[in-house]
Amino acid sequence: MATTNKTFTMIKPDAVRNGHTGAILNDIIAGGFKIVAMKYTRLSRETAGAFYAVHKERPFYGELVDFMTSGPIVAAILEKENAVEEFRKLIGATDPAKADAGTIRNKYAKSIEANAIHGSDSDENAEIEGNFFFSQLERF
Ligand code: RTP
Ligand code: MG
Repeated sequence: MATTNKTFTMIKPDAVRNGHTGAILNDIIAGGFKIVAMKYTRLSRETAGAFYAVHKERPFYGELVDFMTSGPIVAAILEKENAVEEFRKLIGATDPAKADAGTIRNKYAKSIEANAIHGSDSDENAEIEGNFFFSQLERF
């Protein structure tokens, strides 16, 4: 089975606003992930809409775009063996009320929407999402 060793993440506006950026980066590094690329930025409605285009027909799409543009985020490409699956284990379920104890969403998220962090759901999307934010010159 072919597995890539990279995933893409964003620390979402709620977590940045509430001062959890450092603690979340600590958890990511302690979890064995290496940072390949990272930036502090803010999504426009256009970039957030494009990033979440797969959810365009979902009832929460408009609110998701509002939320994701509400403040700065930290975007990063991360490396670890079996990164996509390992990272989704580290962050926990979409709904923090259902996220296992000790996961990032369990510790730092408040609601299903303001859920602190994003993690790619497949190797293919990890590649697409990383390329959306970073050029080759920004990866180390
Ligand atoms: P993510 O993409 O952010 O890592 O989250 P996920 O895979 O666990 O969840 P996904 O189904 O991809 O949904 C993307 C984001 O949309 C928001 N959401 N809101 N109001 C709702 O019912 C609802 N459902 C999803 C969340 O912010 C979720 O992370
Ligand atoms: Mg997702």
